[in-house]
Amino acid sequence: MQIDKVLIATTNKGKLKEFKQLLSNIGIEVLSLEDMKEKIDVEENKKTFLENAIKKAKEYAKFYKIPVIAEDAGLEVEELGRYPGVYSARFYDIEFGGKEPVKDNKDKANINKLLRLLEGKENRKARFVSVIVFYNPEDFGIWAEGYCKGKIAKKPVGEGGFGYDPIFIPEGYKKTMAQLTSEEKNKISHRGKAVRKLISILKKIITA
Ligand code: ITT
Repeated sequence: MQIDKVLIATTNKGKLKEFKQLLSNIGIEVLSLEDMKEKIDVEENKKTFLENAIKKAKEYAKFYKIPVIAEDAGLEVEELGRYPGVYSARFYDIEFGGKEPVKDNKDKANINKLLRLLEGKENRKARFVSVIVFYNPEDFGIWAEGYCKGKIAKKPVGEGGFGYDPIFIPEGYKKTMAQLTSEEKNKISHRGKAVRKLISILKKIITA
């Protein structure tokens, strides 16, 4: 079977940049939501990363009638019972741990809230999770997941990446994810791992 193009259905510019890098060598045209004339809103209201990713992939694929890759990702912090988890994008705005005012932007408010909740805590273990779903509206869907273990820094450092990267120190490193180059991040990141698994499955399907 043949797949000529795929739509990366994300509204997050940081994620889109990484997906484009990770999918640059697979010989399939990669489109983003900016290439689509009509816009739709897909609500993320499920309890797990997988359910949210499936919902996004299916709704976009059915609307645009092309194959889609969608992701639900987030940060799980051991001390907080795996919060922010599926609420990572809007952690600042949920009741858990008290709401955090947005001064500069949402990413910074999320980081401030997390650092506040971990103040004085010994256990700062955390992991990033990525669940990605490829959905072909005509035939089938497949999914893959990736994890990146690490710990939460005491304060934000670094300008690269996005989201929680300035406070996430990957296992085996002495710097934050935001201090890595994009190549370094892609090699070890939850998203990099999930995308590489998905590509290996897709290659088998495409050549079958
Ligand atoms: P889409 O749903 O449109 O893809 P989103 O930003 O809402 O965009 P998610 O629901 O998957 O995406 O939320 C993921 C949040 O988790 C994201 O906003 C970041 O705050 C955080 N996150 C995910 N991957 C990350 C990464 O690689 N580095 C830092 N933070 C990340």
